[in-house]
Amino acid sequence: MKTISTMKILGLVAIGIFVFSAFSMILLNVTAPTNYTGNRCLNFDGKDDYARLSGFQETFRQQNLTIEAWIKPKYTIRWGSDALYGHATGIVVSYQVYDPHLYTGTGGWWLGFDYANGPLYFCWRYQSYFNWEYRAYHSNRGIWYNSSWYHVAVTFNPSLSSGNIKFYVNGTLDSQHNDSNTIRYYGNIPYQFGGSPSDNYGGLIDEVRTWKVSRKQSEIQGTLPRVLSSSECKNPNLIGYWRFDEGSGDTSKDYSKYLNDAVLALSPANPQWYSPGAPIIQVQVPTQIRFTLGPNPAIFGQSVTLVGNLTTTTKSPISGAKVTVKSNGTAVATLTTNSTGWFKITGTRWFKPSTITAYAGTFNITVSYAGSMQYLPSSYWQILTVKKATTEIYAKFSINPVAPGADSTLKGILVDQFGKPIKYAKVTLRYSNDYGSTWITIVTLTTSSYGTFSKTLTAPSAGTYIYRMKYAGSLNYLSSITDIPLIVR
Ligand SMILES: [Ca+2]
Ligand SMILES: [Ca+2]
Repeated sequence: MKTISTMKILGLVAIGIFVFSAFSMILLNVTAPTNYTGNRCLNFDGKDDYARLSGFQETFRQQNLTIEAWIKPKYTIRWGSDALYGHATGIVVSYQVYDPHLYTGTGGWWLGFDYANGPLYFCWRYQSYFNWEYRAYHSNRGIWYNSSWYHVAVTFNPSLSSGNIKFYVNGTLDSQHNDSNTIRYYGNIPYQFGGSPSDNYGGLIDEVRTWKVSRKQSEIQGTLPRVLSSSECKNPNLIGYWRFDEGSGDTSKDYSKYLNDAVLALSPANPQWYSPGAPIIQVQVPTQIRFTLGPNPAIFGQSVTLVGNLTTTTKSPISGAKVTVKSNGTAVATLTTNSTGWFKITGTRWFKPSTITAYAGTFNITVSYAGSMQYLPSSYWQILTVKKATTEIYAKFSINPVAPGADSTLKGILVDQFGKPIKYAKVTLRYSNDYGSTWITIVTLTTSSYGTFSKTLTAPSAGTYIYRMKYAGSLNYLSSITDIPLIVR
């Protein structure tokens, strides 16, 4: 019995170690320095700095909320840190209006730190006899080192039977509280970052998200180590999302569909841009390129069209993106995708890199997209085969039959299979008086810029002669031979 019991204990210890290891790995992933390029945040001085949305947004008048932010305090927050900050509280995000002299003029909620005691706290004005009264709940965690970033989240839902308020730190449930008092909203309420005109938070703030739903822990954990994707930004429950990545200027984009950009306060109350931001990664959506080549195989001289599109792997088009066309490893074109993600190039010559001599041959056509902050790179390739064009010589004598000793002019033209003249090509002229058993070379002619050639000959003695014109071909053209008879009598 003793042995079994010991084994049980050992087993539990082993499970404990496994759970602890898995948990450490999650934490490691959260805090790993995986900052994406261009990630910035705002640095609040803790004295008077703040930013706010311009105007007053009804969107935030919700009873069901999740507020998330990454924070890194200026001084370590713990019991007694109010002495360092010079005041008792530091509000990170708020949607409240407070006037202690106007009892009915207060409403909203705020999320901040209790500098005097250390915890994070969430407060809201509720319907009470004295309307300035508020409900306040604190996190269990009471120390926040100024050397660390923390992801903090609070969910609020007064309609639940219990657990109306939940605090999460780095995705772990810190504490939960029961309070079904709803939030009182009154008057024109500003949405603010950093507190104002008092209770200013000191330190870095990044990646603030406000949702009009109480997010589940798994949802908070899932999106905590990264920015939201473009499709996640379209979620109507996401009512505000600020990345603070601008790095200059006095506004910061709201990535939610509500487009309430944050406006930095004027100097000296302006927070400073700071780099790097919270230790999170960029979400890049996987992309795919597909294209067709036609005709393929093509014949030299034919127009070849490459047409394709760039989309996400879930087929959403990516417009205004640059794609590079390479042929046998050499860039031959840069195309921009249109509003539906399509790109196209057409013509007889675009596929031949300058490093290659012939148009006929095989070409490895690759279209690649380098990717962006939002999208992962992708590429696609196909082999284009271009065959040599066939050729034809058309010719005739000006006088045929011709009298012995009289002149007759041989006039001809060299064309490709599409009837297009081939200029500056060599055409060798021979004749035979024994029906092709032996040939005697007369001259090698060069076609004109119109593909034509001519030669005036003095007719030999009576008989039938075969005149042969031969084009030897080239890198792009096949050879051809044309024979025509000349009757001399
Ligand atoms: Ca950021
Ligand atoms: Ca200041």
